[in-house]
Amino acid sequence: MARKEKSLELLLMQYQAALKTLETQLGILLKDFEYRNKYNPVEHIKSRIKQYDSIVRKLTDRGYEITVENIEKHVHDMVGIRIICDFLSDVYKIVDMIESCQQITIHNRKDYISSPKPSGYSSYHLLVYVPVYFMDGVRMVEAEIQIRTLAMDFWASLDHKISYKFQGQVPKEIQENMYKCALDINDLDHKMLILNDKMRTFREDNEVI
Ligand code: 0O2
Repeated sequence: MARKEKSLELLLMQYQAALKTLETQLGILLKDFEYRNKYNPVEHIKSRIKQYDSIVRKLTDRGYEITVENIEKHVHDMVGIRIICDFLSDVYKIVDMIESCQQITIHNRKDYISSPKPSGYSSYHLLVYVPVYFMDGVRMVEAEIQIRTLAMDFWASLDHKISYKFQGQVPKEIQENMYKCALDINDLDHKMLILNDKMRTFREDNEVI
């Protein structure tokens, strides 16, 4: 028993260390991006270590026992970072930026922007490994990076409260309306991108030298 508790503690320490490593590395990449492109594409970043009750729910829903081994093997988002961008095109620029980083190894990706979930959920997910250096050597620790626009984040955050976490069948009418809201959000994202591109061209053409 004491051994198990210690290994959960060790696992959590690894996740905390991976979160710090990833936050630092992403901070460096974003500064570099801003320097090269002369603008900052990120509205804000959120990060967290998954809460114990969410871990239990995820493993139980998938029929796994609550063990340290199962957490490590089946919960891929113990370390979660969410990068919220201004515009749709920024999401893919951030993905390119992360792909270019040798310290971050991408091992799975889900583009729920080009293929949204049936709920309407849109976001770009990367499952990555980051190296964490301990006294006895280096360990590759898994983390999930979600990249989405402000508008997608607005929808997902409210959906999280309205229906996503509900432990039962959500009424069809609510599902359909949430889906319609997701379409509206998608439409707004495209409109804002066009307005931004037009304004940039206008600014370039009318710059006072
Ligand atoms: P929480 O509380 O947000 O952390 P995996 O997690 O990779 O083992 P899965 O389900 O294939 O399994 O992962 P996927 O599809 O990449 O999505 C996982 C996360 O995306 C969820 O984590 C949510 O954060 C988010 N997500 C997915 N679908 C929806 C949706 O319909 N609505 C909202 N609001 N968020 C969604 P968790 O652990 O389920 O929840």
